[in-house]
Amino acid sequence: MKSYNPKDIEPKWQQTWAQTGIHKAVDFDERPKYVMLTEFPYPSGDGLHSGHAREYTIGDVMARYKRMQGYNVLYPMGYDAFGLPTENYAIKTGVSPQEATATNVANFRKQFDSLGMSIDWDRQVNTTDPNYYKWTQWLFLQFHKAGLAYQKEMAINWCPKEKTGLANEEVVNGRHERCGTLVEKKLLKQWMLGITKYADRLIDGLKDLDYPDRISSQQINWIGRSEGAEIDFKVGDETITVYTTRPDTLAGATFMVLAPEHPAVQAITTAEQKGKVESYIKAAQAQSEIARTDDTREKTGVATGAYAINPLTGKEIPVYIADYVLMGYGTGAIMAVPAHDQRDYEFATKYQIPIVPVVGGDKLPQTEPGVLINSGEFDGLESTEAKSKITEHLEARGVARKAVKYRLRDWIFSRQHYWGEPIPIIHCDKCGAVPVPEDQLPVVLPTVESYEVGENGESPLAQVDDWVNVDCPECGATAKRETDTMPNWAGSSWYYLRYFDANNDQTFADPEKLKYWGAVDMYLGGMEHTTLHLLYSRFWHQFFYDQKLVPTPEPYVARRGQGIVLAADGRKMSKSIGNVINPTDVIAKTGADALRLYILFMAPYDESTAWSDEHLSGVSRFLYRVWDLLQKPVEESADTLEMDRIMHKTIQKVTEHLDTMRFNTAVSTLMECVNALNKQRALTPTVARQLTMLLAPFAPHMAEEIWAELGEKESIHVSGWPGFDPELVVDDVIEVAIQVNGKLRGTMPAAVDASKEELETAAKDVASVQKHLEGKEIVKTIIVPGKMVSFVVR
Ligand code: ANZ
Ligand code: ZN
Repeated sequence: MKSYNPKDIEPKWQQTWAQTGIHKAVDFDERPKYVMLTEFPYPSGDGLHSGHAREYTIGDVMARYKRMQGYNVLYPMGYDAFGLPTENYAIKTGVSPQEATATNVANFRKQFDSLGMSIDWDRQVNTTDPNYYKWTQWLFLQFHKAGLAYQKEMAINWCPKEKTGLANEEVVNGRHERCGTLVEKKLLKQWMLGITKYADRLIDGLKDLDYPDRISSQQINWIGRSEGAEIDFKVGDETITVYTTRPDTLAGATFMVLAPEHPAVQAITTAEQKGKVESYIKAAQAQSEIARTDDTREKTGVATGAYAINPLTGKEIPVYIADYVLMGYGTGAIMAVPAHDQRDYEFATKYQIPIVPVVGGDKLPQTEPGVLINSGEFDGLESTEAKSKITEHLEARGVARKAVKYRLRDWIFSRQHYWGEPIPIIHCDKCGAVPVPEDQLPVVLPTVESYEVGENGESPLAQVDDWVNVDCPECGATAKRETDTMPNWAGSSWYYLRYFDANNDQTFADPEKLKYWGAVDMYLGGMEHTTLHLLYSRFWHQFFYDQKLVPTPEPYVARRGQGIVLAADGRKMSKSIGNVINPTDVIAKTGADALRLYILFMAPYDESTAWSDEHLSGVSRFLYRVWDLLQKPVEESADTLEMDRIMHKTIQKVTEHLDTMRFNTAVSTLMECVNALNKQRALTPTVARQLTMLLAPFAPHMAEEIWAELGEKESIHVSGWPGFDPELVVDDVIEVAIQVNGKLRGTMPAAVDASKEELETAAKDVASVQKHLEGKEIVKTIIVPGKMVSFVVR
C-alpha cells in the first residue's frame, strides 16, 4: 500500500497543471462563464500571510467547483503594487521600488503556486507595470474630459510623519490609520474626483446586487444622503443660507450659527465683537474635524453681534460662530433650534438663549417628530406634513429650496509621492491644465535620486528637471508636468476589467471580451474595503458605463467578505508580538491540502477565528484517513444500497453547501462520509470516483493523485461534478428483495411507506427481474411491504 506523501505529490501536480494549462479561462467559449474574483494582494516583503491564504483558498475552491460543474471559470490574480511601504523601503535601503516589487512579486508567485491555486496566470496584472498604468492614466483622462477630475485648493488632511495628503477615510479617530500619527491640516492644490455626482447611483445600484446587508448598509451610511431644505435668512444686507433637515422646526429657530470659516463672518461681525471672533477662529482652526464633531465636548462659540431675521416668525435672532458647525457640510451655517436639537440645546443653555418648543412633547430637547405648536398657521400639523408645507410656503416667497446633502465628499486624488501613477497632465501658463495626448501615454515614472518628499510637501518627482520640463502639447510653450501621483486606490479601481484582456496594447480591454465576461460573478475580499475600494471601484465602473466603455452598470454581481484569521492567542497576528502563522511554514509541515482543508474547516468563512495547530493536525490526520480509505479494494461487486445511499447523501449536501459557501460544513460532511465508508470492506469504482471528485476542490493535489491511481487519464479538475439520485437521498428508503418462483432475481430501493401497488409496478421494472417475467404469465404476486416482492409465474 502506497502511503500519503504531500511533499511528493503536491509539487508534481502543480507542475503538471501549469504544463497542461487546465486552469486557463477561454475567451468566447460556449460554456457558461463564471468570474471568481478575490482582492489582489499588495506584494509586501513579508509574503503571503494567513489572511491571504484564507481569501485565496476560498476563491480557489469556488473556482475549482464551478470548473468541475462545466463553467468557463476565470480565476485571475495580480498585484496592487503601488504604495508607501515600498517607497519607505526605498528611502531606507536605496533599493528602487521597481526592484523591490519585482522581488516580492516573484516570491508571492511561488507561494501562490505552493498553495495549489488554479489561477490563470496568463492574465496577471501588476498596477505598477507601465503597460497597465498606461490605461489607468487613460481612464483618468476620461474623467478629466467629463469634468469629473478637477483641481481645487484644499485644506487637506496631512500626515506630518509620512508627509502625505490623506483621504478622509484614511483618517481614523484623528490619526493616520496606517501609522497612527495625529493628522494636521495643510492647504494644497489637489486633484479631485467627483464621486459625489454618483452618490445617488451608488445607493440605488445596491438594490440589484447580491451584497450582504452589512456591506450595503455600510456603503449607504458612508454616503450619508440626507434630505431637507436650504433656507435663506437676512442678516443686514447679507443673505445667509442654512441647511436643515427639519424645516418643520423653523419657528423654534432662536439663533443662528455659522462655521468659524464661513465667508460671511468678517462682513457681519460688529466692531465690538471683532477681537473675540478672531481669536475664536484661530482656536477653532487648531481643532481637528473629529474633535469638532465629538458630541460629548462642551459647546463653545462667540456672538458676532449681528442679528438674522427668522423668515417664518419675522423675529430677530442672534448670530453666533461655533466650531460644532463645520464648513464642509451643507452650507456651513445652521438655524439653531434649541428645543429640538441636542447640540443647540446645550449651546442655548450655556449662553442663555431663549428655547421655544415648536413640536409637542414633555421633555427638552424633544428630538422626535410630532405635532406642531407655537408655529402660527402650521400648528396642529404632523412634522412630516409640516416639513413640506413650510418649505412650500417659503419657496413661494423665494427664500427656500428643497435640498439633498451627502456626507460623502469628493475624492482627493493627489498624492505627493513617487511610487504611484503619474497624473498625466501638463501645466502651461497659457493653456492651463492640459491632458497628455493619448498617444504619448504612458507617462512613465522617471528614475529619481531621492524618494523623499520636498520641504513644502511637493512630490519627489518635482526634482527631476528633465522629466518635469516639457513643451505644452497645445501651444508648444515651455510647460511643466504634474508631479503629483495617484493614490494607491487608483489601480485597484478597475483591475478586474483588465483580467478580461490583460495583454491588450490598443485599449484597456477589448469591448467584445468585456461583453463576453460581463460583470464579476463573485467578489471576495476584506470587510475593511467596504467603504473605500468597493465604493471607489463601483464609482469608476458606473462612470465607464455612462461613457459606454463597459457593458454592465455594476462591476460585481455578488460580494462576500471573509473573516479575519487571528493568532492562536486570539489577538491580531503581528510581527512585534511574534504570533504570526506563515502559510509557507505550514505547507512545509503538513502540505498545502491540509492547510487548505483546515482553513475552510476552522469556521464559517465570513467569521473571524483564531488559529489552532491542534485543529490543523486533526484535519491533516483526516487526509491520511481519506488516503487509506481510497487504498481499499475497489470492486464492482462491492455494490450495496447502503454505500450508495451514504454517497448520494454526501453529494447532495456538499453540493448544497458549496452553492451557499458553507465550506466548513461541506468539509464536516466529507468527514462523516469517510467514517461511514470506512466500515465497508471494499468500495465500488463509482463510489471511489465520486468521493475523490467531492474532495477535489478542497484537496486538489490528493484528489488528482488518487484519480490517476483509479486509472483516469484526464485531470479530475475538469471531470464534471457528480450528481445524486433523489430517491437515494430520501431517508426512509429501504432495500426490497424481488423473487421469481422463489429465487432472488434482484433488489430495488423503495420508500418505507410504498403501497403494494407501487412496489409491484416498480419490481416489474427492474431489469434483472424483467428477464424472468418475459413471455410468462404471472399467476400470483405476494408482497411483504418493506421486505419483498415475490412473483409466481408459469
Ligand atoms: C435645524 C434642526 C432642528 C436640525 C432640529 C436638526 C434638528 P444630517 O441629517 O446629518 O444631514 N447641520 C446642518 N449643516 C451643518 C453643519 N455644517 N455642521 C453641523 N451641523 C449642521 O443633519 C442635518 C442637520 O444638522 C441640520 O438640520 C442642521 O440642524 C445640522 F430639531 O437644522 B438641523
Ligand atoms: Zn500651452
